[in-house]
Amino acid sequence: MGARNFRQTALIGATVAAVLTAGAIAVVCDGGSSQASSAKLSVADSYIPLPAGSPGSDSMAAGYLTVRNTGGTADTLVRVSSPGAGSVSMHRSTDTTMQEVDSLPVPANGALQLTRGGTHLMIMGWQKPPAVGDELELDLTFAHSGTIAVQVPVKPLTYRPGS
Ligand SMILES: [Cu+2]
Repeated sequence: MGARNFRQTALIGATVAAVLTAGAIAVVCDGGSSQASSAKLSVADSYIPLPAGSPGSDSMAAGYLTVRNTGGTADTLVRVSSPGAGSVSMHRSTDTTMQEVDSLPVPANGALQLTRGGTHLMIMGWQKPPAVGDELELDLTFAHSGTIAVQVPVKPLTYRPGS
């Protein structure tokens, strides 16, 4: 009788272990599917280096920032606007010039980085001349995640993020 009870207990234990394993596999599969994990975006390291010279409302200024995506689905930046500027466009730098682009990809589990010498925003038509210490609201609209508004500080021309 002692031996029989032991075998039953062992069988039940094996069944429980099998169910737990199946559950664990299901969770892993969910994490990898595009439906279960949508894009999760946040914006960091945003700044606008103040254009050289005596800036006026007609100044053209570049804007830099990083869009992080901790979700398992890619997203796309499709539009940038600002209540404080007439136009904000997305530019990609090439060796010799820069090109306006309609959209910029935000990879899954990755980041879209707008940095000096690379992809950047071009801000024109300031409502008031920009000055160091000001903040400009940028409204970033994504294909799937809606619009994220960020207050972007105006920095000296030589500013680097983290300095
Ligand atoms: Cu540009």
